[in-house]
Amino acid sequence: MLLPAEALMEPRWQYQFRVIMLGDSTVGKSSLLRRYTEGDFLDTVNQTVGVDFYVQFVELKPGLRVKLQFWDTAGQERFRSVTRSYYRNSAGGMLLFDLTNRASFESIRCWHREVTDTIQPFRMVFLLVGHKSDMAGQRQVGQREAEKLAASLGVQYVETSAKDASNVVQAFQMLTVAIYEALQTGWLVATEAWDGVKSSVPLPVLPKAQEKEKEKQKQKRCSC
Ligand SMILES: Nc1nc2c(ncn2[C@@H]2O[C@H](COP(=O)(O)OP(=O)(O)OP(=O)(O)O)[C@@H](O)[C@H]2O)c(=O)[nH]1
Ligand SMILES: [Mg+2]
Repeated sequence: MLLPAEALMEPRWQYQFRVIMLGDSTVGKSSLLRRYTEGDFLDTVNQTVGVDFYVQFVELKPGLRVKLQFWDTAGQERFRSVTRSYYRNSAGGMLLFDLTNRASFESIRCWHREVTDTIQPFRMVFLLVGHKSDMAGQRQVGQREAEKLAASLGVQYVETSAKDASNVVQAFQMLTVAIYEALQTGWLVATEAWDGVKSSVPLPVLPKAQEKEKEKQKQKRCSC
């Protein structure tokens, strides 16, 4: 049966945000995205090779529809040169660690620094995610210390499980709202030369103070 043309068209959106999934291999990036976009969970998942792509639409408030484009990156080091090329055009970053794997928690600062250094003078809104919260008995990272790390990076923190679906929608909602607010305040600035954010509505005008801050960021360089 032929579908009406309208059914084949994607929903209208006011904003498009690109979001990148980051964190060590096997922390659960693909599973979290799969739970969010397809509503299911697999015990056995192929490790991501390079980068996979997903899309989801969310309604932030009545009439404000956002298209989320996800880059699901491979955590394995051997793909780093490929995944690094996706950092710059991402507005949001989900920084994942596995609550049952201490080493993946200890990698978070390095992930954060590598991304922020690579995208200078651009910026990214991050969310720190402690994943696999269903495995409470095997936990190696406490909620308090994860919250402390998040505070020191200036980001929000949430604990999720793709297995029991706990906080999955909330996590993506938190990041989407944070990107939207960063645009409203001018902390993130959408330009033609950057694909992190696209808009079909006028974006806030860049205040002078933000232009100065952008210049300052350009001059600063971190060494990882
Ligand atoms: N118990 C539990 N297991 C999970 C959860 N999320 C993912 N897993 C399991 O963890 C393993 C790795 O998950 P992936 O989603 O492939 O991890 P990844 O971060 O995408 O790994 P790379 O693609 O190599 O970077 C799989 O066996 C999943 O079934 C969760 O919330 N709870
Ligand atoms: Mg994966």
